[in-house]
Amino acid sequence: MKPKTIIEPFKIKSVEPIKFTTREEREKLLIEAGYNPFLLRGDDVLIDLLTDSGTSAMSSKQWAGIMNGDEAYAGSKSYYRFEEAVNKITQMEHIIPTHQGRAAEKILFSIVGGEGKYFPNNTHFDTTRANIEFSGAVAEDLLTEVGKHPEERADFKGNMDVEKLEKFIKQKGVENIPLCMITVTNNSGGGQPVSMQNIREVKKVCEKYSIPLFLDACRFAENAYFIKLREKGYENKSVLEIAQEMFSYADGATMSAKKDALVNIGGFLAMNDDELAMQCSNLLIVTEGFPTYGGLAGRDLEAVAQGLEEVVDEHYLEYRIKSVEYLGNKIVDAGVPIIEPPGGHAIYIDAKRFLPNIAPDKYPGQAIVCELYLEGGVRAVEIGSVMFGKYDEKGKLIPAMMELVRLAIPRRVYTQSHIDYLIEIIIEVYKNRDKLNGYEITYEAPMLRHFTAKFKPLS
Ligand code: P71
Repeated sequence: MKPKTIIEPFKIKSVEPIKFTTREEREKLLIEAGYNPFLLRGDDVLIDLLTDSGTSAMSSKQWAGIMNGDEAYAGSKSYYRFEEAVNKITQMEHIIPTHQGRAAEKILFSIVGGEGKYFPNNTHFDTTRANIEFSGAVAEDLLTEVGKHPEERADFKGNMDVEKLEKFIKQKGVENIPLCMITVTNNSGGGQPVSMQNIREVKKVCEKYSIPLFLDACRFAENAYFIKLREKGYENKSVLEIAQEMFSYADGATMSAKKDALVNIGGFLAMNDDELAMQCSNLLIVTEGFPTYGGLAGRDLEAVAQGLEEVVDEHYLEYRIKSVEYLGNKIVDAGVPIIEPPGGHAIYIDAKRFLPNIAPDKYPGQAIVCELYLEGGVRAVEIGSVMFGKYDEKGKLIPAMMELVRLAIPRRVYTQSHIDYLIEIIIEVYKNRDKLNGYEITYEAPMLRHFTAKFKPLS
């Protein structure tokens, strides 16, 4: 018999206490933070779901790797271990370490970007978009239609619309599209996976026009596991084989190792093109460091290498994907509206349906985020009009497309009982939703306002 209970596939060797606070204390702390959980001290948070990036718990073998790190400036042994581990998965010619994902993006788009250039993606993550736009180029999202409907269930809502891609290439001109990207899983669209068939079809179009295909690979293992679960023909393949096939269609990749390499810092750029790799390495030397450490310490490279071996373990991925799904399904059963189906690294609450009486200009997502903290010391992030809202010439808010609250689950950090606690808190907030009020912004920075904005509750 296969037991129904999925257990954490690890024992705990080192623990970090979490701090309990009372509701009265949290009310005071939230006022001091201007009702913006970004401005809380991490220590005042009981369950921190701000991000799954850089928040993983490392294994004993990763910590052992930290002690084994070779800090030679050039040609460090740890670099070669790192290169081998990345190569095993990506099978790419050139592996360039960077200190995190956006550093890889910055280098890549400084070289291939610029005025008049266009970069299609299923959905660009914020930092990718920012690096493309900073270079003067245009970032275009070509997500499949079903991916834009939170309440619709489909297996691969992260897919790119292949027809739109071909149209886009014809419209903008092949010579103006230095590369095409696919983000696996699609973070901005709810952590939804991309199918192998879609990657293959995108590759076919790219090949027809000789456009290189790059993967934004930070959650490649979660994507590969979804393919194993959901796509015909992959049920008996290993996650490593599936990942290798995903990368086999790509000419290059950027990766933030802070996600699926299970580390607290790190990233890389990988590619097959010799000339482009040479240019990237040269820029790396100016901005990050020598090509055998790229802004990291030797010990960090060891931890990435070990993490990449551990992340394709199917017991780990089963626990990972099932615990996010468990959280999603339990709150859906209680009526809480989320992006369906649950994603790989996070649950996205649909604040528009959760609080239909609070208009986007009164920030319903922020209301939920604040109440989650007050009710249970849980920190989540608004991904809606606080993050993406813009103003028209008259100063009126142009709301974001969706009003979401992201609950991102750090890897290997929380157990089933933490998740059960979380479910209880979310359902309690949902039951009391009629008592929630909207918010107004009392301070905002001219750019990326969500990080530092201050709010006032409306009564
Ligand atoms: C996430 C993050 C981390 C983050 C970044 C910026 C603002 C808030 C939080 C980072 C990603 C990502 C994808 C698909 C590239 C990066 C950048 N995500 N691509 O979701 O999800 O990586 O942070 O290592 O520079 O919380 P980097």
